[in-house]
Amino acid sequence: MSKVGIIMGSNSDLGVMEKAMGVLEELGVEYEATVVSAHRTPERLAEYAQSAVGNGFKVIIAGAGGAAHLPGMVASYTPLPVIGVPVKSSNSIDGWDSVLSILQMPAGVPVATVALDGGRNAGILAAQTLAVADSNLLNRIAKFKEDLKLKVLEAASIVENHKPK
Ligand code: RP5
Repeated sequence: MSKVGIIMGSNSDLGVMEKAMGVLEELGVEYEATVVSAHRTPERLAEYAQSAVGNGFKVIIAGAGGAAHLPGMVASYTPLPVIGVPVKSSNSIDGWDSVLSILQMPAGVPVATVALDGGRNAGILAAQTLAVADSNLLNRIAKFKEDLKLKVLEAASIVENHKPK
């Protein structure tokens, strides 16, 4: 089965990144998660990214906060698609530093950047990437989106039938 690699700059990013894990479990997608710090373990970053294809990963989700160089540096080392999750971390000024560090990559080295603290969308996007070559997974994602629609229709019905107190 195709595998998603999930890395984060610190275990303090786990609250955001576990949302990616959660939705991958819901969708029945295999993943492996660990901590890789761009600035504090640069050799580990290079080793992780350079061996990612050989280790069976098909897409990588990388989350970090502040001067968030992890997703971009991983993307520089691997041909795999990289999804970046900006984290509003303790060392982030207001989240914009994390967003812009991950978003503003030079032409030729893209990182698919999701919203600030957008771990769940990163997981969904990773699953959608794998689903291109997996029709069963594509069907599960279609069902997932159908459920989203049903929830909104349910919310609409609650609002439409609401009587103010
Ligand atoms: C970043 O610095 C990490 O990704 C984390 O978001 C932030 C703070 O790290 P810790 O000081 O909590 O280890 O590199």
